[in-house]
Amino acid sequence: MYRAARIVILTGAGISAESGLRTFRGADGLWENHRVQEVATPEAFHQDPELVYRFYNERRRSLATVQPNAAHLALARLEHEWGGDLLLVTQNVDDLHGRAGSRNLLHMHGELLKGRCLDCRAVRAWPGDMDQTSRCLSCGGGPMRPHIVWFGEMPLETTRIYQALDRCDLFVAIGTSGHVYPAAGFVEAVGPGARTLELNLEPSLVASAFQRSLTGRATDLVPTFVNELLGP
Ligand code: BJW
Ligand code: ZN
Repeated sequence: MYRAARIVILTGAGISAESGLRTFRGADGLWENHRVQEVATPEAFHQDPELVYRFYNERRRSLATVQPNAAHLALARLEHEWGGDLLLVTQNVDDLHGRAGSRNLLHMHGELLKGRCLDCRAVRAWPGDMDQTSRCLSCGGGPMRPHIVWFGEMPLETTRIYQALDRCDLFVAIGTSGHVYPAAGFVEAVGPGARTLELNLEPSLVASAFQRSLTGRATDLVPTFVNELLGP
């Protein structure tokens, strides 16, 4: 179906939904009980750090109860068996792509299992709870915050991502609603001649910018797409 040497894949919360992690928007979403501004902005952290620490502590703990699904596993297999370049960019802060075996992976919105020092900005693994007493081991005392990109903050690794988009032959977006920029604009940043494909339970807000948009569950669509790409 596709002949592509360089592939960029963008994933969102929809790829982890069938593992049991809630998406952000819509009924039953993570933000159903929280206003976004209460938990996912630097201002919220400044005003009510306890609430924000608690929100992320709960989500960090929930990672121990979930496993990668068939879609995460298929993307890891694609990376290992694909002859060309493959860059996986995830907006997700869970660790399911890594646990599935993906290695050429960028977490553009940060990672739940990491913390960042507010003084020296060092980023460290942080598997347990975090609160106002949590301290940095790199500079010996700075306060820690979740290593999460909140609204109004700069996403991570954008230079590398835009370079890969410019050079890619195929861009695929999986399970992301197209609400949040800059990720929602990646489809417009691909180089000339690149093919674009969206895989989602329902068309995203930016579906019309893709050459193809397939609707269905990630655990069905992604393994089928990978099988077609890798061939018999
Ligand atoms: C399934 C499925 C199944 C379900 N199978 N699919 C006005 C215009 C344009 C931009 C702005 C604006 N005003 C402000 C901005 C910028 C702002 C922004 O985009 N705001 C919008 C709300 C308008 N963006 C920022 O502030 C970003 N920074 C920035 O822009 O810096 C400047 C800059 C300039 C130029 C270049 C680079 C930078 C930072 C954004 C940070 C986002 N952070 C969050 C929270 C992280 C913390 C946390 O986890 O709590 O990241 S927001 C939240 O949304 C989270 C996600 O990564 C992100 C995207 O959500 P996602 O993944 O799409 O999930 P959902 O729930 O929305 O959708 C799920 C999808 O799955 C749905 O489509 C379902 O159909 C599908 N699905 N089950 C397949 N089984
Ligand atoms: Zn520090």
